[in-house]
Parts: sequence; C-alpha cells; structure tokens
Amino acid sequence: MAELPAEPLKRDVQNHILFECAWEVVNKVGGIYTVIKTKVPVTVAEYGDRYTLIGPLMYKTAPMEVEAQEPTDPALSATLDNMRTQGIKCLYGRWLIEGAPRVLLFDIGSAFHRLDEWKADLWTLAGIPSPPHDTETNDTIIFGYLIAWFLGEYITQQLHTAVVAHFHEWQAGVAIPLCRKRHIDVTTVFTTHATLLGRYLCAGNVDFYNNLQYFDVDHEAGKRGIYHRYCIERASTHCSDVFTTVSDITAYESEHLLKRKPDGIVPNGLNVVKFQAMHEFQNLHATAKAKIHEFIRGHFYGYYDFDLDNTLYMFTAGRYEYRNKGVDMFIESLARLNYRLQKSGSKTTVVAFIIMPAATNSYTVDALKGQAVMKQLKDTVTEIQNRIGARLFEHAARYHGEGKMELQPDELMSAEDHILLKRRIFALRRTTYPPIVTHNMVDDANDPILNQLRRVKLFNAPTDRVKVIFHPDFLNSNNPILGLDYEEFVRGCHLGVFPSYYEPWGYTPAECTVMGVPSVTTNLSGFGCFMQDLIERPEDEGCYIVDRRMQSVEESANDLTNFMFTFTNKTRRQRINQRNRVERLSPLLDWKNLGIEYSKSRQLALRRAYPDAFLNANGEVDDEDSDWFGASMQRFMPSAPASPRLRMSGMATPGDMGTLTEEMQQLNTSDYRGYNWPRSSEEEEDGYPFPLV
Ligand code: G6P
Ligand code: 1S3
Repeated sequence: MAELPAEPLKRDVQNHILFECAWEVVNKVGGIYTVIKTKVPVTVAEYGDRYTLIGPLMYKTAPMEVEAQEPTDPALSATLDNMRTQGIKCLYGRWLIEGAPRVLLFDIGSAFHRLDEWKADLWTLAGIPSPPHDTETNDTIIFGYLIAWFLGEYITQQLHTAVVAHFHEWQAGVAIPLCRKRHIDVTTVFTTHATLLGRYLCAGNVDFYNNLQYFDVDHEAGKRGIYHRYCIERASTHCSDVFTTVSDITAYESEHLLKRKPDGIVPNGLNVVKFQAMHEFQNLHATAKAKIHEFIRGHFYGYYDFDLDNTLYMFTAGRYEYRNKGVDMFIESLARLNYRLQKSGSKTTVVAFIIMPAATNSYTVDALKGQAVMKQLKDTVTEIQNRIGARLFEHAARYHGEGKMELQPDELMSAEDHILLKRRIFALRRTTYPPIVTHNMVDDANDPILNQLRRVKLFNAPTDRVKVIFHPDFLNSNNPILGLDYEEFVRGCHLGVFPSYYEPWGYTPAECTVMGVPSVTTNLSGFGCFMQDLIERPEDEGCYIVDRRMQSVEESANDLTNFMFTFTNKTRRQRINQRNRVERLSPLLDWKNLGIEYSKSRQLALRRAYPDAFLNANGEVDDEDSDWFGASMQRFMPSAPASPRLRMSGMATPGDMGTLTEEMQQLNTSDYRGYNWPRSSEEEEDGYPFPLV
C-alpha cells in the first residue's frame, strides 16, 4: 500500500476516474440494465479508459459477455491482486457491447464467509439492521462491502486523480455510507430509479400521490417487512454527495419518502440508431407485422374469420406489476373498446397482447397445436401447389396443337389432393374459443390478469372485435410460438399501451418512440411527463398521455378507450404518417443529448468534494460552465427534431430539460416542473391516516 502524504491530497479533477456501480451491470434484470448498457457509448466517448463499470459476477452469463483482460492501470492491478490474495474472486475485462467498456465483476459467493462480520459492522457503523434470511439484502451487503473495500484500496494506490463513484439503486448503495464513514477520498453520486416504498405502496390499494407527504415511512416500511432495505436506500440517499433520480415525479416521491430532495433529474435515454431513409423503419414494421400475422393465423385456427389487413396489434409489456403498470386499466379499456367497436359496426379487429413474465409450466397444448395445424396446412398447400405446377408444366410441354390447350380447374387437383386438403381443413375445427393465454399458469385461478379478462368476458369469441393474448413470458425469436425478439415484435405492432400508475421513467413507451411506434402512457410516468413538458401537443405526435392524476379512474379509463377507439379509425395512410412523426421524436430520447445530465451530476459531485479545484487564480469560484468541463460537453449538444412543436423557445438543449443545479436546492416542492402537487403545509389537518380507496 502506498504511503499517505502528510498534506491533504490535491487530486486532478479534470481527468477524474469514473466507477459506475449497479447490480445490473452485465446482469439483465430490468430497466437499470437498459440504462447502463445504452448509456455506455456516450460515457466511453467522454471518459475512454478512465471509465469502469462494477457489478456482480454471474457465472451463467458473464463468460459469454465479458472478455477477460489484465488491468493496465497499476493501481487497479495492485488493488485487485490484494483482494485476490484475500480470497475475493473477480472478473476484469471488456464488456462486449457497443463502446466495449471496462468492467469489474465481483463474485459475491467468494466473500460469503464474511457476511456476518459485515452485517455486524453495518449495524455498528450505520445502524442498519439485516434479518438473516433475506438473500437479496445479503447479496446487497456483500456487494456493497466489496465495492467499498475496492474503492478504499484503490484510492490509496492512486493518489493523484479524483475518483467519482456512481451508484444505481439501493442494491448498489451499501458502499455509499461506508465511503462516508470510512472517509474514503472519492466523491459519490446516487441515482434511484424508483423508491422501495413507492413501489410497495402503489401496488397496494393506496391513494399514493395525494398522500405522499403524510406517510409514516418507517412504519410503512416495517409493516411491509422491508425496513432494513429501506434503511439501506435512505442511507445511500443521505450519504451521497449528489443524489439524482430519473424524473420529476420520482424526485417528488423521493423527497417525501427518502427525505432528501434530489439535486437533479437524469432522464433515461436510449442509444438511437438512425436509418438513412424514413422508409427503412416502415419496411421493418411491415416485415415484423407479417410474422405476427403468421402467429395469429395459428392461434385463432378455427375462428380465423377476421381480415388481417384490417387488424391492429396493440400491446403492453413489462414487469408483472398488475396495478403499477396499469394492466388493470388496459384490460378495462379493452372491454370498453370492444363494446364501442361492436356498437359502431366496425370491421376492424384489434388484437391486444399482454407480454408480462409470470410463473408458468410451459406452453398450453392448445397454443402449440394451433401453430402445428397451421404449419401442416401450409405444408400441404405447398405440396399441392407443387403438384399442380408439375401437372401444368407437363401438360403444356406435351401440347402439340391438338386437344384442349388449358387444363380445367378440376383436372389441376387430383382426388388425393382434395382429400388431403379436406383433412387439413377438418383439423382446423375446434370446440373451444382460441385461448386467451399461451402458457399453463402456475396459479391460473388467482392470476390477476386472467381473472380480470374473465370478469370483463374477453374470451376471443367470434363476435368480439377485441381479441386478447396473454403471453406470460419474455419474447424470443427461438420460441415455438410468437417466435420474435421483443424489438421485432414492437416494430410489428401498431400501438403500445402503458397506462402505468407507478412508473418512475418507463422505458417501454420510450422504446416504442425510437422505433416509430405510437404509444399511450400516463402523466404518472416519468416518460409521459417528460414528453408533456417538451412537446406542445404530444398526442399529435403519436405520444398519447392519459391523465391519471387529476381525474377519477373511471374518467382515465374512458380517456384511454377514446384514444384507442380514435386510433382504430385511422386510415393506413394516417398510421404511416403518425409513425413517421413519432420516429422524429427520437433525438429527444437519445443519450447523445441526455447523457449531459449525468455529466453534470458528476461535475456537481466533484465541485462538492473538491471545491478548491474550482477556484480560479483570484480564489473565486469558476463559472459552472467553465472551459475544462464545457469542452468535453460540446459533442452532446443536440439537434432538435424538425417537426414537433417543442414547448420551449429556441433549442431544447439538455440543460433546459434537466434541472441539475445547485440552485435547485433552494426551490420548494411545488417547483418540480409542471406539477401542481398537493401542498405539504401543516394546516391540512385530516391527512394521514387517510381513507383507502
Ligand atoms: C409500412 C410499409 C407499407 C405498409 C404499411 C402498413 O409503412 O412500408 O408498405 O403498407 O407499413 O401499415 P399498417 O399501419 O397498416 O400496418
Ligand atoms: C425502474 O424499473 P421498473 O420497471 O421496475 O427503472 C427503470 C429504469 O430507470 C424505469 O424505466 C422504470 O420506470 C422503473 O420501474
């Protein structure tokens, strides 16, 4: 270990090193994986090899995704050697994704023998309890202690450069209080992508947003058995130098539930790939739609009495959180849409997909059979087609001017062909309606989605204009049914519907947008509010936003029904135009533009930890956009999309979108952009406990 100097260190902040830590680094669980992975190219562009991601080592996936290497940084090498000699296993190398960032993955199991020691330390040091059998929390503690160990060691090996350690979500957060308590010379940023309590409270039957300021947070966390997790989340929030979250709505929630007002918002971006010409993504829609058609023919065999050319595909997808993700409202609105289409005598059919992984025992026989009988029919038709072709050819080749030139239709098909075809057609008969679910559910009787579909009687009957298919598993192009990757599936659909009640950001509608697929979201989702803030009339751009904040559930469900009904009345030309308009919004969601908010949060962390480094020759504080940092920012300045009318005057720069300034600390709750939140004044008496709805 290097000797510590007597003088306080003057670390170089300009060329600082960045470690970004998350449980979802090289470990696909949910949205944070998407954040990290898609953000890599812009972060690598800014930092090059001064950037390393830190995550858990998952032996199932990591060997396929990471190319092992030896570190070139001697301080890093020495740190890892040191940890390895004490039994810690890790994998260091390049993550094989765009940008090829350096990654360091720790084997949690290799440190398991120290769990009890670390749990005791966490209690002594930070007063954070940890019950024995919460595996997720145990992993979190080990992960946090390994990161803190690593940072503490690294910082003594490398004395000249400042280090920013960025942590995502409570599962990576344990290291933050440890850094603070151990006085490790790093500056920390903590980004939360949801709050534990928010997720739990919303999933229950609580009027969440109107009562946010009244919750007794410790009591609520304790009641739900997550007090220890909540302590980790809250300690991470309060011990970090800079605290950020993904949207205004989650900032408001964090202020009340985590008791710290975020320093700023870091909206989630995507790695937008622009096509050379507009028609390219439209063509992708057509080819992907053809694949969905193929699935539909099989699934609806025996009841395939609707015109695919006049069929619209709508879908919702995500983590199975029935109420939080608004599946309840989606199904209710589908039932209303069905009624309205029937009443209006519409010839349009809507097929609504629900793609949400749940516990299953593989595919249903019926779902598999549908694809099988349709494939047999197709094969038989191809065989007959070949035989007809052969007969035609033979007849034409042997024609010498006598007899009839052409074969009659009944001569084209042999009696055998007729019988074979009839058998295939008879195989399409069935006595039950096409299934509403593709898999055998482990708990069919209590599944909330199935039960609601039963309640509203959406059973795929021939009279139904709205058909439903619940696919309780991730999509994959290797699946025997609906064999498409998620991206291809989305491209083939016409409308994404995400009426979330709890959605800190919401990648699903954002992904729709960059793929040029219109979507419906709500003003309780971070993404919905972001678009509403930026665009004057989002619905004109194919970005529909249901108001779930200022009106009743009944009214919101009606709005959603109206959006969908209006959509079914669009002509093909209108749909094509709308897709073009949606796709033009993608620069708003591009990391090349939004990445700057992350840069700003790191800059703020450095300024807070090393204020002296920001003084000019006269001992005055440099302007926030000082050259040393500004230069590296230039490439992130965006070009605003040409067509939509943005709300802001002039160009919508990321700086306008974000809020990350020191001044934000001075603002009141009501300053979250565009919100008219309930006031948290003492004079409102009858708050908590509030009536449950
Ligand atoms: C794309 C294709 C067109 C096709 C259209 C169908 O735009 O380029 O060739 O006609 O999709 O659109 P629809 O909304 O009916 O699926
Ligand atoms: C969270 O994942 P979720 O689906 O549980 O983080 C995502 C990434 O920031 C965010 O998009 C989503 O709204 C949150 O809920």
